[in-house]
Parts: sequence; C-alpha cells; structure tokens
Amino acid sequence: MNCSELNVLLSPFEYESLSNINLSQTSCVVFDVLRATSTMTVALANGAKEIIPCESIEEAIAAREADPELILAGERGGKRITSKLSNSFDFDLGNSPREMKHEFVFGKRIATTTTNGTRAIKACQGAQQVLIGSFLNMSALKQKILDTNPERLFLVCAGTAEKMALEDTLGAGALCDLLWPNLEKAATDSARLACGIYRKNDMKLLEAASEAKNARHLLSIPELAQDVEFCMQRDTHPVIGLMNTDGSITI
Ligand code: 3SL
Ligand code: MG
Repeated sequence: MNCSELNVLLSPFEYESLSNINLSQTSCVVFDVLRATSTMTVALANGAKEIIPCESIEEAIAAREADPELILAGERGGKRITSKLSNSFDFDLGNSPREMKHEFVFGKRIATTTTNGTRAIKACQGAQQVLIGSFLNMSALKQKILDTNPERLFLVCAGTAEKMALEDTLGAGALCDLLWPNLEKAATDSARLACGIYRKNDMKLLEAASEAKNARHLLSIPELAQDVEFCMQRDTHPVIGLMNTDGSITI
C-alpha cells in the first residue's frame, strides 16, 4: 500500500477541526460503535435505499417535509425523538440497530440525527472517501481499504459528548489490527494506542466496551440494553455505507 499516514482521531475536538484540512487525498472511516454507525450499517444491510445524516432535529424534519415517504430516525439522550422534543413529528424510529428491520427500512430513505455520530460523519464531508465503520462490517472495511489504497487514512471516533469513547477506540483499534501488516509503518501514535487497547481486550471485547460511559447508559435502559452486545458482534453485516458528494449515504 502507498498510504503515508494511518491516523486515529480520538475525540470530537480533533474531528471538529477537519474542515481546516485538505482531505482530497484522505479516506475517513467513521466509528460510532454505540450506536449510530452500527445502526446505519444494519439499515443499509436490510435494504435502506439511502441515509441522510442530519446534524439537527430541524434538518431531519425539513428532509421529511420535502419527502413525506422518508423515515425519521435518531435519538437524543439515547431515546427516540418525540413530538414534544421536535415541536413537530414523533420520529418513526430511534437509533437502535435492532429497530432497522427489513420490513421497516427496505427501499426507504432515512433521515437520522444523533448526538455524536451524524456530527462526526458530517465533519468528514469533503474527504476523498467517507466510509461508515462498525464491528458489524469490520472485515469488509479492511478489504475496501486494501482495494482503494488511500494516500492517507483517518479513523474518526465519534466519541460521547465532547470526550473520547472507549468503544469507538476499540473499533478503530480493531481496524488498525487488521491493517497492521500493511500499515504499521504509517501509524501515528494514536493509531498505535488504539491498536494496543484493542489487542489488550480482543478476547473480552464486550466486557471492555460495557465499561464505556455510553454503554453503561444504554445498559441502564431496559429496552436498549441489548444494543451493546448487538453492536459488538463482528462481521454480521458485511456492507459499507459510503458518503456521496451531496452528503447522503448509500452502499
Ligand atoms: O452519539 C450518537 O450519535 C449516538 O449513537 C449515541 S446513542 O448510542 O444513540 O445514545
Ligand atoms: Mg457513540
């Protein structure tokens, strides 16, 4: 591979400054393991036609007003957005991968707004390639990167609120681990850190991820608790969402 830099952006502070950087030779893989990018991956695997990541509730509602067939999805505080919060519609779906069932999403366009995941994805807009990452499509991500041979590769961790998130670092580390034979020489210190944390925990990933702040939050909500284990499955949904120039995501 010709890749000159394998970098991991660990926190929102780092990806918020991406707009100041020329990303025309950079591929980004965005990880919001819990849960936005895992949920998008499941929706696409179950036949969703297109996902529109929205930074705000208002942006998602405007997309629905333009296309009444469009599904509204997303969360605030982990929970589905209500009409009280949106001052408009009750959203059709939350941000659980287990909600993205074939019968609800097949052939549909989905506008989604989440706390960190959609924000991280939008921060990468303008990159040569933006891929939707998760444990659910990990081996497919490796193959895609080997096939496209990017000049620079940024693994972007969505984080929780303004801080780094352990589960996203584990996801980025798992991809570093798969790419290590090809990219060790190009790895930055943060890529070495992520790879090391992943390798230290690879035999007890669910246990490690369950200690993360957002995992503990989800585990405390009975109807969302199973999402943590669901999102830590490996290679169950081998499709990759790709951001188009208009910001929409398709496979
Ligand atoms: O921050 C996000 O984008 C969400 O994925 C967080 S949650 O898992 O839905 O609470
Ligand atoms: Mg998250």
